[in-house]
Amino acid sequence: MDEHYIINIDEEDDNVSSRKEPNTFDSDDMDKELEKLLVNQSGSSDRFSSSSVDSYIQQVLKTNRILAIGVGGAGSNAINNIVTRGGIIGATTVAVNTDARHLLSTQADRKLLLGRELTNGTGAGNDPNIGRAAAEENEEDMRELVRGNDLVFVACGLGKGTGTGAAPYIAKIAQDEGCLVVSVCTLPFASEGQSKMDAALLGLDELNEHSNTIIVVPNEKLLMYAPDFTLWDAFKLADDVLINAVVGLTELIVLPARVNVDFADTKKILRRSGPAVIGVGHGKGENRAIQAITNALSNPLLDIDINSSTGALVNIKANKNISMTEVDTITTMITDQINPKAEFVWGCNIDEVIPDDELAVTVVIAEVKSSYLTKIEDISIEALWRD
Ligand SMILES: Nc1nc2c(ncn2[C@@H]2O[C@H](COP(=O)(O)OP(=O)(O)OP(=O)(O)O)[C@@H](O)[C@H]2O)c(=O)[nH]1
Ligand SMILES: [Mg+2]
Repeated sequence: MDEHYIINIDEEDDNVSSRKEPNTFDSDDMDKELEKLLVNQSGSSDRFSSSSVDSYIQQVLKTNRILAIGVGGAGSNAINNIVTRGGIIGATTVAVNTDARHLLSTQADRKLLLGRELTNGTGAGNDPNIGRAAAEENEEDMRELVRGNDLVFVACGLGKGTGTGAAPYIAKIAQDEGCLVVSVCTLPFASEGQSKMDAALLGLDELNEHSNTIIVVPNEKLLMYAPDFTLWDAFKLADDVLINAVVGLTELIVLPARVNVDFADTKKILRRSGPAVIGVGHGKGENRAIQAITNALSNPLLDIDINSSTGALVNIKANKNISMTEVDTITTMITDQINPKAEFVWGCNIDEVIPDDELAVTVVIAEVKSSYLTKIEDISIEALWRD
């Protein structure tokens, strides 16, 4: 793989408060960048030389900025898990919380204590109104943090104060700033009580309103899937959904590909509002293609029906021995299941690091049907937790 295509956002001196990055989609900013670049290039011997063009492409790619923000305790734990597993190439991790102690123990590239005046770092005490007011207190900081990013992930656990109150407000700020927003949230366990579920559903409705795409992981499903797991392991399973979504999508955008899915393709699919599903699957051996796509499409934690989907995107990662038949197997398995008129985009990364007999796919299916995101008044708790 060509190293120089990988976007490294971890620059040491990249100070949030002083950062002013051009917005990829703002043509004025881009024109200024291009002018600057061309002036620089014209001073050199040949502005069409490979090295000049490569450095120009690097500049353009660097402007695809991706932020993964964890809000509240659960959101920050998920970000922490991403960071302790080595982070994500091409995305900056952020943790925001009203709970100072928890924030201190969280690892993220960037952090923000929300609502210091209001709560003095003591958390939102289960009250979404406090969570929201805390986010309002730091609205300008949040704006500065998200500004200039193209894609913002907002991750939280719904049901208590900070995630439920602040995450929708942060998603709204990110959309106001022109970012594409993908939210990933959990719904509480039944044992946490009806009032937490009520609060979570109100938060979900609001979060959905301010997200281009939303992925819902009901914690109760973790119990059905893994009844003997410790609470910690069950939470980790839910966190895996978030991690796969963030890592899978980021890779789609930033890694170089033989058949390229670029950010414009991804944006086209994700811009559709409503629930989406993101699956990641691996396959090994003779039937690696079928195995990988089957795994990607079957996540027991996501309660969805993909027949109605109006857009799907799949990225295949394999060694260069991948055959046309394998590509066809993967793409057909998706197109057979979604709406025949759906927009479908596929791409392929040739990755020499992947062993000869293995293959991986990431699939994004937009506008699926989810029992959590019909009209909230119509949802009963039984309907939410059915198999
Ligand atoms: N998947 C997952 N879910 C979690 C985790 N921690 C908590 N939850 C769930 O997320 C919900 C919200 O919990 P927190 O994120 O701790 O709450 P908060 O947003 O920090 O709110 P306050 O503490 O009231 O400020 C809980 O009701 C649980 O259902 C976690 O580590 N992983
Ligand atoms: Mg908390």
